[in-house]
Amino acid sequence: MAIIGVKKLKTVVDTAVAEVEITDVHTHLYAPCFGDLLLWGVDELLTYHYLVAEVFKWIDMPYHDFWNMSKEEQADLIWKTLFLDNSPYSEACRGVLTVLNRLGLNMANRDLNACRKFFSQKNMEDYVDQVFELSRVKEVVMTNDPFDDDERRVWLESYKADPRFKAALRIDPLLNTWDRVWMKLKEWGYHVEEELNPTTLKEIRRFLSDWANRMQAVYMAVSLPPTFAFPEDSSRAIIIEECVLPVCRELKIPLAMMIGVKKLVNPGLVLAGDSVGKSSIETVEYLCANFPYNKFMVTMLSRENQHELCVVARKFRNLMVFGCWWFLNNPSLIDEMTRMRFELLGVSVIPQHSDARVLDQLIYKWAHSRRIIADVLFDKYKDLMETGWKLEETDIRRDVEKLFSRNFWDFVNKKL
Ligand code: FIX
Ligand code: ZN
Repeated sequence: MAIIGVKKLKTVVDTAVAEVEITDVHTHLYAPCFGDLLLWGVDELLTYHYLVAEVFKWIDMPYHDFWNMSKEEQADLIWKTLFLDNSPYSEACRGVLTVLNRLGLNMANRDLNACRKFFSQKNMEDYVDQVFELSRVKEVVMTNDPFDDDERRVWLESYKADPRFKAALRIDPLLNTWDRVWMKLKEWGYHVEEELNPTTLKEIRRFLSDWANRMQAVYMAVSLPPTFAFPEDSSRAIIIEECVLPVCRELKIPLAMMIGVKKLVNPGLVLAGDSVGKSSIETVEYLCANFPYNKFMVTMLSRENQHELCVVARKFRNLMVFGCWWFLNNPSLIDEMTRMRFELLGVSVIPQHSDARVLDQLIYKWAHSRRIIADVLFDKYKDLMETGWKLEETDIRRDVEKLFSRNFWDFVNKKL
């Protein structure tokens, strides 16, 4: 292929980023066999917890009155408040409109019921195909929680693999509320006590292996508070060291740590009630340094942690930085973080994940992020060209493929 001239650079970068098929490394989506656990459609889009938080900036009704409304009534209220009474230019509002626009719906009349009619004619399986095609997502990684009764039942009774939906074993209850969940493991046939004695630790390892193998989990994952510390005299630290890390090593899969979430600072908002706190980068350093045969995927929720996370990632080949998580998944911060990462880590990063909770969100979360990442990449390649470096289209397509998919799979399969 020919050397690219600077005049053609933007087109080559934009096309490569637009065309790359994405591996979305963290979502809350479910394969079709999980039925109603997979959320989709305009009322689910409008009642996404990001928009619940935003609508309560304007309404004074008691939280429980909102939660007692039907999904459609909640959506009506959010539509009126955030889209009709105010311009919907927040990222979560704009996202809904991007989805409807890409589906070919004309929103000039702002008619929510016309949207509902459009979705009422869809069936889930066909719509999953359409969304994956529209968003050009190749595959997503789910968040799979064996402590969720509805989800566990599907895994045990009716699971049907779909290659587009990979599994991740989510272990928050085990790590963050051991005192409340050890009885469940006992109920499920694992010989555990609350006391973390050798038998209990062995049985926790068996539990983790059983579920990671059942799910064919591509990684284990946990979300952690800003206060997360390791080493620490806590059940969380003991289970991480004695159970999680050994099983991850044995299965050769990463542990994904999502650090910095302050759960339920406003319980009335339920899922929308979580907040953020600056976390300890020393904890990440310690784990990467002291467990060199474990692989760690890390994303941190606080903007203030981003630069130090990039620096630590430069020090450890067993650390992969991923995503602009949650409150960071906004154009201004995606731009800032992506520039910082490309300047400090080059191509060795997973710049984004969607965290989609509603299937249709794949369309907007990736359309918005592709645009921003392409613009940053263009700037970086242009700077590169100014040094006299010659670029071919194959170079750019190779880099883009790594950023949006291959870096993840190479890290999952990396032998330490
Ligand atoms: O812990 C997580 O996986 C978080 O992403 C979620 O708890 C959060 O509600 C979310 O969906 C953020 O985007
Ligand atoms: Zn998530």
